[in-house]
Amino acid sequence: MKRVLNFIDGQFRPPGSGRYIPDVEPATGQVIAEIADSEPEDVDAAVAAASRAFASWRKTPAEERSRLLLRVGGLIEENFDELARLESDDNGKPVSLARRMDIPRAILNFRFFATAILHAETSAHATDDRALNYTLRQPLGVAGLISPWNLPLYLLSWKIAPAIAAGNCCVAKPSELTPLTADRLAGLIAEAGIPPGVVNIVHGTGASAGRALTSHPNVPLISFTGGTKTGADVMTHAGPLFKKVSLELGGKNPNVVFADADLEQAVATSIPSSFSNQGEICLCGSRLFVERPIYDEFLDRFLAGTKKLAIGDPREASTEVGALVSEAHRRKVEGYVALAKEEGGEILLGGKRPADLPERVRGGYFLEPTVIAGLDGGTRCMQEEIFGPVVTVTPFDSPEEAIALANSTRYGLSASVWTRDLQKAHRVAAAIDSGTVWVNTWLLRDLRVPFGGMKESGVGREGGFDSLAFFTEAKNVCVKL
Ligand code: TXE
Repeated sequence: MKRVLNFIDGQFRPPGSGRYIPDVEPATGQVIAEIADSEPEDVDAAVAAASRAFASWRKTPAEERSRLLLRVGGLIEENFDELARLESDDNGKPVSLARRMDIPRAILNFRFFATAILHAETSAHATDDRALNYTLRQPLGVAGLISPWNLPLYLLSWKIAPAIAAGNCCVAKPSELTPLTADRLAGLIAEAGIPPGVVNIVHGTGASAGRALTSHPNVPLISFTGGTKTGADVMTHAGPLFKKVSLELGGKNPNVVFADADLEQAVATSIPSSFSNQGEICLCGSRLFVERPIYDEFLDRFLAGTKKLAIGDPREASTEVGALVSEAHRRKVEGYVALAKEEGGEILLGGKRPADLPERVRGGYFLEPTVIAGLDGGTRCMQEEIFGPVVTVTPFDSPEEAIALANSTRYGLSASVWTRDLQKAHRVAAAIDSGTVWVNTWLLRDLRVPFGGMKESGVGREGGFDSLAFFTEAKNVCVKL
């Protein structure tokens, strides 16, 4: 049985408690590994190693930090097949998705920030002939990085790369549900020659290892991606210690299709934006709003395309919908499908566990892609993040109504707007309360742009120079002339 140990000070180490948590393969329900069930002592050791390494890492020239990060990116690429398979086995996602999205993006994250630090500029301000001001951007020390189970390596690398590129050291706490690619990354980081202690990875539960990190006095910064409720707990522990915190939380993202949209494009993209990664992407468009004149036509095409999605063994290249990450999560999502019926919704498609699954995955946590109509905007199913292969579909009659519907939840992460009328697109995009608005596309990502959510979808922005700004402190130096 594979044992996932902590990676502290360049060494793989067992948890002080000697206790381990089972790691279950979502597609089969079988235990495939056991991971360190770390406690505060393990986090203390990791923070101490990071603090020791910081003294020299902060002085390492940007050129050298860049070379090392590029080496990590190269090693991820050299181990592409193994990492894609590990990610798929651990999360339940189709291996084709891990190969198309997760692993390429992890490579890109390291490469992007490796080069960004070579081009980052800081400002200077001359105060008439009296003074010269210049801004220093300096690393903070030990960054606490907490990542979720839906895009494990993609989101872990999105935090580690800018944190260490900016000169910090880090202690990362991946989700206990999907530790395997983080474990493999630790080995690649050592192989790349990143000095011991710069990157430390501690495995375990949120309540134990996670909280130990968010409340650690020598961790001045926390970057967290996960659920909104947990985000509040992170703030509760980080607040009294005045930590710098970035939260990327849940979403309930509107996908607004106007009658003048390119219908074929809107349907072709709305199927993956609804069900990719089993709907377990915070950016998925889980609330479809379709202008009434094309509502029936859109729905016919959307349902026909969704019906064709291949649900099956995530290891098969042809599989498009894999297993949900855990039995508990599938129960949570099924609970919402049942609730939808109570709230007056009509299940147009799916809602059940698929029957004829291949032998190997009969015990997996699968759920059919599900489309629900007829729900009122105020229902729980239209308000709460379900985070599964479940979307609602609702007609609207005007741009003003679409905007009001889009903005009618406590979330504000992302949105998609489909229309050929670009004046309307600009107007609607400006009016929707979310951190990202895609027009006639979805999940098209330029890593230089600010990324994050409003309202209960998060605090702060990462991405591009926003990440480098988050992972540094700005200092004004004012020199009298
Ligand atoms: O997130 P959690 P989970 C949403 C989605 C999902 C819900 C819960 O709705 O159903 O969050 O998912 C660690 N202090 N998203 O359980 O619990 C935990 O160990 C410190 C959206 O994955 O928030 C894991 O490493 N850390 C999200 C990480 O936090 C704590 C993607 C996330 O776990 C902790 C995933 C605590 N008190 C889920 N409790 C997105 N925005 O992409 C847990 N953790």
